[in-house]
Amino acid sequence: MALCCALCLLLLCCQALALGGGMLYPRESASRELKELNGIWSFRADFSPQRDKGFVQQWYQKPLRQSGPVIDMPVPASFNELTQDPNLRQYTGWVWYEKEVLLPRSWLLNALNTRVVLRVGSAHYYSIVWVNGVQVTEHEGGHLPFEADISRIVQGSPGALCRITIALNNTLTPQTLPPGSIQFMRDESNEDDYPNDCNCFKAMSDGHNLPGLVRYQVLVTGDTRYSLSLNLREKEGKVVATGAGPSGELKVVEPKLWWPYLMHENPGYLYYLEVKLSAQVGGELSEDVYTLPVGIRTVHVTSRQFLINGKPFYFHGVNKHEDADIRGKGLDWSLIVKDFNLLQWLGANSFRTSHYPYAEEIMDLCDAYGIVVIDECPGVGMKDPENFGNKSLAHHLVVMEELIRRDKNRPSVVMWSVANEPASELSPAAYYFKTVIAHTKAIDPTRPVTFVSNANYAHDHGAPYVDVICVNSYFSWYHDAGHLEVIQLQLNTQFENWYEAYQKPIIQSEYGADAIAGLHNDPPLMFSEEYQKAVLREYHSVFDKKRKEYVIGELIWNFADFMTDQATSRVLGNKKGIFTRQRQPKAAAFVLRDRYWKLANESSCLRPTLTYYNL
Ligand code: BDP
Repeated sequence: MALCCALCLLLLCCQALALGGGMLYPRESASRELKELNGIWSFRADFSPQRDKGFVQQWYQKPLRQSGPVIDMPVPASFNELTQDPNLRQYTGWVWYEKEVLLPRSWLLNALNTRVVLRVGSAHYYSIVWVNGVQVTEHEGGHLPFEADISRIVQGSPGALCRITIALNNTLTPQTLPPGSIQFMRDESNEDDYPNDCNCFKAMSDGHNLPGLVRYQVLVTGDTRYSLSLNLREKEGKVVATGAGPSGELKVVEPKLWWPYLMHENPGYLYYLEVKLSAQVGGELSEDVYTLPVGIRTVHVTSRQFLINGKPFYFHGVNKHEDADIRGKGLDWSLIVKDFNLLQWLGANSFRTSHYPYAEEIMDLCDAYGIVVIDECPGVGMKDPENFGNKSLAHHLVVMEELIRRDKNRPSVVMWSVANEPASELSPAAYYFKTVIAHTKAIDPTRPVTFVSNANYAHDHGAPYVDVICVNSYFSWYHDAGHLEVIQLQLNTQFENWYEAYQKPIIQSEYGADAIAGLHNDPPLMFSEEYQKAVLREYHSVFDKKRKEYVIGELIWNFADFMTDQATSRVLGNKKGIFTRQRQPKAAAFVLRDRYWKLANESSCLRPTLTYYNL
């Protein structure tokens, strides 16, 4: 984790409608213009012993090239993956990004009441941002957006050139999310020791409402003298409901519901909620328009089922990573489209955003294609008691607020996951998860909440607070390595223990085995493609029994091979992908594809889609 850094910067110009406190995804409209800042940035890592040279010398005061050498760095991408410098690959500390941007003249005329907002989509982990040498914001935490109103700075500057400097620190501590620590490898004695808002819109229809009732709330900051009008449009643009004022209900007659992929012939149906704000500014009428895609659907959890629009939903999907060759983490449209094609090919109806929120552009496609999402925050690696202290807890609550603020309007998101494999058997975990989960539910009462556990069912202090039990297990891999014969017995016991203890539906949230593509062995031996297939088949036979009872899903670990820190168990990263890091299928992908299409076929009437895929 400490190796990752992703930046995605978007500049949003808008009039009138307040953004302070909000975090609307920047969308162009009649009143909003957008300038993407992706591309080549100037970059320097601060290799000084305390990593503080940039602050001592105030590198933000003038162009970065004037305070020392810079290199080109693409945004978005992970800086660690791109150069031939091993020191940069494992660099921890402050790095500096800078871009000079020319702004259109109309943005600089504050007579038009134009607001210029700088938005960072994701920067890992701690960021400080300056514009023309003036600090405009700082933010803790990766993966989630933050923004700053920079109107006064750019509109007060003589020229149209705007210099954006970002100092970014990827250091993780026991109190960050994810937590981490730095080890200095100076031990000469041990030869075995190697380096190692405005809360802007809510549009949803929860289970207590009739489908077709869209409740909304628009928060506006700034002047209170404005009027708001809303149009809910269907795909073709026809208005199906209208509203006025900052909150209310829109009634849609015969609504087209949002259905998951493979559950309906028209999955991912989206309406468009157009919000128009009008206000008199300086004697002139000023208007702002923002259009938000919304879906109408319900989610319910019973002791044995997960219901979407009242129908049982079985998660047959994957865990992913935002990862690929060369770029590392970072938005990549070709990769995104390839991955969605592979998901559809596989017959996957869902994924978990292991182990951090994914880019909003990916989430948009989940909404549009009907791919169901378990939206996970970066609560991964919480293994030590000090990760459960008050400082960590306070930050965790803020991260959940930021995540929900960003993704609350997405129909694809059906459940929040507050952590992955924390040490939930430690006693402070009880208060910790009780608090995080209660906070999450208080902000969003419409979605179930979970965290993913690999603790012993009898000692899991967080499990009493979740709505759905999510369990990871690696039988015959991390336990009883090579013994495929233990899987059925152990998996069966796993499910029965958890269900008996909590009476909640269960998702197998991770299972799998590493396989090096092209490595074959029969009978199956570990790391061969045959072994990966065999592990899957053993697991599937137990899923098939238990899904008739209370098992509501299976998510393979992992969709594709991905890069990790170096370790004896990693072969140029983690090889548990059913696709390689280059997105080519291993033998296991075909096993899973057969299974997922059969599962889809069983639970729906989608012959045309299945015929299309020629199974
Ligand atoms: C699981 C973790 C996941 C790892 C996986 C593995 O949740 O992040 O990548 O193990 O080691 O326990 O393959």
